[in-house]
Amino acid sequence: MPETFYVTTPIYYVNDVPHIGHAYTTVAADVLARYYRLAGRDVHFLTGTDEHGQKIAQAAARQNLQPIQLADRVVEDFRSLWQRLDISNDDFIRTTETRHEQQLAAIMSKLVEQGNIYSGHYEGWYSVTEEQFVSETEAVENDYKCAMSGTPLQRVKEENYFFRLSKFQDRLLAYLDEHRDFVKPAARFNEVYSRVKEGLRDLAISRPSLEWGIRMPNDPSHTIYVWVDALCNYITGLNYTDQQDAWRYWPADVQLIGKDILWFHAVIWPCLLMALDVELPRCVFAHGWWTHNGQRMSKSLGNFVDPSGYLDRFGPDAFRYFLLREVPFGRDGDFSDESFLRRYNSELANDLGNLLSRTVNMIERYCDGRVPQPGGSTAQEDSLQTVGRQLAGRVDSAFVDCKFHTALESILALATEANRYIDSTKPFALAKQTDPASRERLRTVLYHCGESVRLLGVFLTPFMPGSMSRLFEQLCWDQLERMPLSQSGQWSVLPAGTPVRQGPPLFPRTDRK
Ligand code: ME8
Repeated sequence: MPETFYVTTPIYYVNDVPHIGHAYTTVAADVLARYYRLAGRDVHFLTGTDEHGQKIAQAAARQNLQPIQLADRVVEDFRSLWQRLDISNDDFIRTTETRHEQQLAAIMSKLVEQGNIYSGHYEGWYSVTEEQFVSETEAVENDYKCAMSGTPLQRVKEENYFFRLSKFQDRLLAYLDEHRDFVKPAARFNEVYSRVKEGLRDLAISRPSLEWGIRMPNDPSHTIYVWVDALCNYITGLNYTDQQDAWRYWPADVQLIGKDILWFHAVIWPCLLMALDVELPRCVFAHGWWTHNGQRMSKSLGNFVDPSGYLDRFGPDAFRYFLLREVPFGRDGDFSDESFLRRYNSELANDLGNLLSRTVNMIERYCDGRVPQPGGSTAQEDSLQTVGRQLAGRVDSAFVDCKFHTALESILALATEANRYIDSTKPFALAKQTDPASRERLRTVLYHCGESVRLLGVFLTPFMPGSMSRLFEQLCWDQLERMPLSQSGQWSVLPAGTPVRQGPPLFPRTDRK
């Protein structure tokens, strides 16, 4: 049985259309899923939508819709964006689906029976935009506005059911002590650790005044707090209650989230799992936030980057590439048209696209359109081969830490090296010579170009699947799906004699803004 790999994204609120932040996490999860599929693992990739709660109810009311009508509409925007972005999720969960609702009720009943839930009273502040209870201190600090969105906090005075979060504080701390990789990057781990050390307070996990949600099984006059509802998708999506087939994917290998929802995923979620006696995920990775032209994106400024324009113009791959190349995963970054176009032209159109077209073109012209048999190597080939041979290891260790940016850097280094190799070996000059030594040298050089292009295609496939399959069409190499990465990611795999076929440029250069 192959080793499993389970990756999740947050499930997204359906109060509004998807934007770059949603695309970012989902593309990153997709790249992981595709990479580990290539590596031969039994992958499960789950994404979905978070459809209950006050925020959705209010958004629906503003549009004179029932919440489910709004959800049914917006969920299609998410699905179609994922399709356009070439996202290969294995499942898509909506919290309004019966499979989720039934299992969530069972989960809550279990917590109630265990005595981990009790009835209490909450009086304080609530942020509807973040669906979060806010402490008095934090409310005062932010002038009674939500720290994230700036919208006014709501005063809440209600009877709630509480989850005994505080009971799990010591267990969570002990767990964190032993599992430093549970939260990544390390700076986020430290943040979580010190906040847990400060103390955990029990968490209100039901809302008595809210219609739009799943009912508490012990008291149908309450709906389950939307964050508890949402977090459980990661296990209800695997049929937690029957623990058959899909349950083999648990524990998740990586749960990708944005830094703003770290507390829920690195504190509340593990404590819920501990209460349920379920193993914790191996890693919660919090990525940073994008700004747009140096400005924070917000609804009021109306400056969210909408992926559609880029997808219309460039297709999915350039956008996918840019998101993971521009900023180390985990750090904040800025999106601008200029930086997008700069990377597109210099790295995709020039370094990569030109390398492919030069290579295919020269093999067509000088070697009858077939990858030649290489002769003996020189120091020039040795240094190119060294870069090629090191690639598999470098990319693999980058993936273990979600260092997409480092992986891409190593991959692009091979393209740079191959371009330099062409410049220094001058195959176009060799082709003018007719002596046997020059002919053999030409064959060696063009084989090395072809093999570099193939290897680039292999490791770029998770990032840019569509373009790389077009690259393989030009190279007439169709073994990717048939070989494990441990084989396809090695040097000297391209068989001599393989035909090549020039195609349209992978990434046409663009000067237009
Ligand atoms: O939080 N840059 O959903 P959501 C990068 N339903 N990422 C950004 C971003 C930005 N400018 N703006 C938002 C929820 N995000 C809950 C999750 S999971 C059990 C429930 C990211 O639709 C943000 O960090 O508000 C978060 O990870 C994701 O978008 C979903 O946001």
